[in-house]
Amino acid sequence: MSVTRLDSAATQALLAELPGWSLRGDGKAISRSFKFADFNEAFGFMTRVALYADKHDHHPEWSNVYNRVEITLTTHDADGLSARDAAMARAIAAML
Ligand code: H2B
Repeated sequence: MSVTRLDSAATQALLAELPGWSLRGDGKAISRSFKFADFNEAFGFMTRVALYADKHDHHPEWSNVYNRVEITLTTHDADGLSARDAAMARAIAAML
C-alpha cells in the first residue's frame, strides 16, 4: 500500500521537534541512538516499541547491544519518511 511521503519542510519540522534524531544521507530515514542503564532497561524500552509497532503495523529497523539501542525509522511502502515515522518517533519519545 502506498503512503504519502513527508516533504522536506515537514521533515525539517520533525527533526526540530524531536531532539536526537538525524536524517540519513539519502533523506529517506531518521535514526537515533539510545543508551540505558543496563540491558534490562534497554529491552524494556524495546518491548514498549515492539508493542507499538505491532499495534500500528509500522516496524522499526533496529539493533541492540547490551544497554544501547539503535533505531532507524522509514516507511518501506513510501520509500521514505511518512507520517507513520513521525507518529512513531513521537510515541518513542513518550516511552523513554
Ligand atoms: N513498517 C515500516 N517501517 N514500513 C512499512 O512500509 C511497513 C511496516 N509496512 N510494517 C507494513 C508493515 C506492511 O508491510 C504490512 C503489510 O501492513
